[in-house]
Amino acid sequence: MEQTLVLLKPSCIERCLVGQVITRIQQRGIIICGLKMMQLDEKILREHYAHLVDKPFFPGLAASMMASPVIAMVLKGVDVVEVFRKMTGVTNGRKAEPGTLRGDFCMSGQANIIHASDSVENAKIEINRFFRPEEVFDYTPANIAFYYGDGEN
Ligand code: FUP
Repeated sequence: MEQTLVLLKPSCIERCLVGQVITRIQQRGIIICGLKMMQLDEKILREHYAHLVDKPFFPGLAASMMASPVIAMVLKGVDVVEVFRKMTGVTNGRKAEPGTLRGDFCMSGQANIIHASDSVENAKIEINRFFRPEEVFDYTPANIAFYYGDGEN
């Protein structure tokens, strides 16, 4: 099954939305197979946001991502990268559809509570960036037959 990398940003931690976001992940039937709290630094953020390093908002973005620890997660499911990006909603919370995490829980384009990998290729790179192999528990829930129909997974 596919895996994706998720970060619950300082805006999620500080606003005490962690439980609600994790509930939505589990309600959907997405499997959590790695989870830890970590303090990000400039080095990892320059890698993670390499496509944004030259933007004028990068220093503010980096500061916002270091304002508190984050919670990093590896999520697993069939087509989970695409499914979870849809659940996340567009970057700017004010434009994100109601029903998405950003559309339901934030009003900002920067303090937008969550990061989710945008492609299968980037998910692999990002999981390796934030997790050591032994920190990812690629288990199958005992009741997997109730998550997916025959042949679906
Ligand atoms: P996303 O994949 O939706 O997280 O969006 P991007 O990779 O384009 O942007 C990563 C982060 O940069 C956003 F979550 C917030 C920040 N950002 C800004 O602060 N201002 C902008 O104009 C665009 C992005």
